[in-house]
Amino acid sequence: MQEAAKSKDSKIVLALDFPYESPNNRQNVLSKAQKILKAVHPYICAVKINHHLVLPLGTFDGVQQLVEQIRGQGLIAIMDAKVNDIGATNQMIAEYYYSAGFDTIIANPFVGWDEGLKPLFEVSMRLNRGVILLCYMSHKGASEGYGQTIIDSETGEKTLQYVSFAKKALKWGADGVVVGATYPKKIKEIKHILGQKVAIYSPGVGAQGGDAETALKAGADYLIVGREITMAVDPAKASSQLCDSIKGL
Ligand code: 3DU
Repeated sequence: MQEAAKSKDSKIVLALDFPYESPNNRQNVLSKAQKILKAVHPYICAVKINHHLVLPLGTFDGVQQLVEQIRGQGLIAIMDAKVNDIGATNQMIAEYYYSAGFDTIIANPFVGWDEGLKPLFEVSMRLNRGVILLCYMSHKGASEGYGQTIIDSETGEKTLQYVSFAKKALKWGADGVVVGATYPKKIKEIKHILGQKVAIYSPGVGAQGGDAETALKAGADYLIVGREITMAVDPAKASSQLCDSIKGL
């Protein structure tokens, strides 16, 4: 990610998201995605694909074509699978996405380590790919899970769920964490725990009300941006303007 961000001089991760269309129009969705990638690739460093693009396009069909395009443009391909199952299943989910060419996968630490995310980290290490953990999501209801006060199962002490997840990201050797741009104070708090060891990816800029500059100043390393670019009348202009506005931050 560091190399891609440096060579592209951008901290923007494009969330390649589109509104629902009838499955009969899935070729249209693929064409739209290819067109946007062609237009915005000079202004971004990575592309994040979510379930709602995999569903109409298929992993080893349209999505794999997109991943080839993404990697061919010198960008990192992130699969936002929010992996959240038992270890054996998580491992297979990761193996399929890595086989499709993804560089890294997003997982949910709520599932825990033993028989949870451990097999996912193992397969990622073996294949030299990355794992990004959710730490504090960008929506309001995030407080009900990530924001809860908990008793840490290892120390027996009271702490906040997202603080515990940030510490786990360090301990488990994650390559990044997701913290909503809508919560700059939490970005700051989490940055304090992670330092430069684990990168912070912040979604929620624009459509969800988060501010790019505020998130970066609070400590975000990369911004995940979807609708602000994909739904813009001119996606290239929207992404180049955003990229320029955050240069040097
Ligand atoms: O709000 P946007 O259109 O910029 O899209 C944000 C993307 O990031 C979208 O794919 C969403 O599923 C993902 N995401 C969050 O918005 C918040 C999170 O905590 C994690 C992922």
